[in-house]
Amino acid sequence: MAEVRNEYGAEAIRVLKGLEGVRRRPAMYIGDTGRRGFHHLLLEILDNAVDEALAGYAKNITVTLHADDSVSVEDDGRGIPTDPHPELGISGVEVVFTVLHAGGKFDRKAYQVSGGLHGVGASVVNALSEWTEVIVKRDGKVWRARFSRGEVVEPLHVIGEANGTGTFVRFKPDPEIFGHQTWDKEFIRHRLRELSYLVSGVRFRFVDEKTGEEEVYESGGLVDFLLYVDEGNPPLFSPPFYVKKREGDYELELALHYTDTDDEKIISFVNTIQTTEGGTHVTGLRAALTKVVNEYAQAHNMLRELKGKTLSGEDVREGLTAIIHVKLPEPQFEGQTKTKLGTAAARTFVEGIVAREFRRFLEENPKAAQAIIQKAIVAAKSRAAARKARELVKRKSFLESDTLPGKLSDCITKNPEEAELFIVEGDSAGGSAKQARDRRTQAILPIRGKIRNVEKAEVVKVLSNAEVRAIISAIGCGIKDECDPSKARYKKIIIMSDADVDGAHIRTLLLTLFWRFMKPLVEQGYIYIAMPPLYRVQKGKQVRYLYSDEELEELKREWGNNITIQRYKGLGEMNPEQLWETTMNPETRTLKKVTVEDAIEADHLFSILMGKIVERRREFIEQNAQFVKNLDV
Ligand code: 28F
Repeated sequence: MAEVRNEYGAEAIRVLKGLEGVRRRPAMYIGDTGRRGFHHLLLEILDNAVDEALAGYAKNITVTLHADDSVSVEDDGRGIPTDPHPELGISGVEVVFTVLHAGGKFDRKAYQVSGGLHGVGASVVNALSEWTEVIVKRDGKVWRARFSRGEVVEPLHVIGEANGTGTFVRFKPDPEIFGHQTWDKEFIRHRLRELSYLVSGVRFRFVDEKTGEEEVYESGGLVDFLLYVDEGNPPLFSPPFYVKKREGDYELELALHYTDTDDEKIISFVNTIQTTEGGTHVTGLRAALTKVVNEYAQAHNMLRELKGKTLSGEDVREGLTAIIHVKLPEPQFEGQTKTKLGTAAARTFVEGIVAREFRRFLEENPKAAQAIIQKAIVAAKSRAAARKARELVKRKSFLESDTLPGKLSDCITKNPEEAELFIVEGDSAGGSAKQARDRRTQAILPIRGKIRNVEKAEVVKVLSNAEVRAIISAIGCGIKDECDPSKARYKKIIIMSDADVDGAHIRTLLLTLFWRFMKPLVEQGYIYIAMPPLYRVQKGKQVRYLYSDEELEELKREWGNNITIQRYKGLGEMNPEQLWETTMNPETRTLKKVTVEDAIEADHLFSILMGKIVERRREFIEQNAQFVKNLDV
């Protein structure tokens, strides 16, 4: 007597009911229903295509923005199975799109790549989309299924013959859940570029059907990523140290080199998700580097001048840029934004491989070893000197000075929750911002934005010391390891600069300063960019302020002829009332919250703008000048 399967039927029905729960509390599944949650839907579908690439079947992945504001992702993998699922009795396609957490539970052999919130899967995208269309090419046929808000509206059926295989998913996020949001093309480009580095050998294409723009991202892997991040900063040795190793279920890919700067950059990923808060894989990497560099230096008798002292982890990591990507099943995430890897085994896994392989690298590349250790020794000596200077002078360092910078026009409230700091470029704009502001809650700090040529891309040198001191002491939350956002005097720190090349420069500079000296402020969403209007358009008595060229085109069509258009070159052209109304009034302004991605992109731009390779800088500005004025960093 065949075993009765109805318990699976009940199980499937129970789980199918789960999708209504998704619509009732969407934030539980995608974090929020704002811009991040909206884009998370795309990241989920994209991660399923990436899974198929990681499994070794997909080689091309295309993301398309359609004219109706829907988005599609296509891969040329095996195609989602169309035959009835052995346990659930419905097709693999309907399992993936209607069973909650299907991907995780019915795990494919490859790593289940988890979208930022750990792979909630395609079924959540279906539940939160006005409509979803799935087209599968498999077994020589083209199959199609359509869904709406989690429900099947067109069951899976054959619609034609196919050559090749693959999966195509197109969906429109539900305005009932997300309101009317637009796709952030820079954010999508950033993710596709990042994926092209993390999943080498796969070609990622981005198409905007409205404008016809099309970009392709493809790379040779983490070494290309490293060279991209440090574009403009020549490395101390080349080629970089690179290792890719698999041990059981764990896989490590690591590329690192050193540049002639003094900051440490370790960019880390787990299953293609960036771990901005680091974790056990980063701990393992750091431990191995410190151990191996000290062992090599001792063995070659290079530490005499440190009088028996060893090199600290900080000394060894000065000037380091490393990109580490570990893949493991069921990673445990911790931390404020769930982007810190907690899996303990990952530490010993990484430490073991890096110790073995980096030791061999130093032995086989004595010049590189020499450069790394000399740099670490200089760092150790300058740190000792700085410590002595601090102890000697016992003067309040500019971080502890309790006097606020003279140029700060502070706000009246002392409650950080309602206080805002506007960092304004130039004294004239600073002046009108002081007149325009709500002095109860809004503080103004004018700074000069000129970037001076410096021999090394160090933000503190680029922004004159006084500027940096003013910003750091005005915010009051400390820097580097002492940075504690709960001590910040303002809940919003708003960069307000002109919409021209200089404004973009100062914006890049400030974002780099925050990213390198006050990273937790960026990670916890304290930093914003003010969006001053680009145009003031008048027709008779009517006045409109516009923030993009698209809005101008639209208004030109709506208002037809005899209109006057003023293009704002700088904040200083607006009188205080206009500046208040268009850019500072919390009721009417638009602020862009700076994300970690923005900061990393700014850091990259900074290393080009300030990098040693001058022609690269000229080339960059020529290429990007027309964008830089609207650079939305
Ligand atoms: C545009 C988004 O979703 N690609 C996908 C596959 C391939 C398989 C698969 C997906 C049924 C329920 C296990 C094919 N052949 N791109 C995508 N490609 N899902 S999603 O299987 C899902 C099974 O869960 C696949 C053999 N094994 C797996």
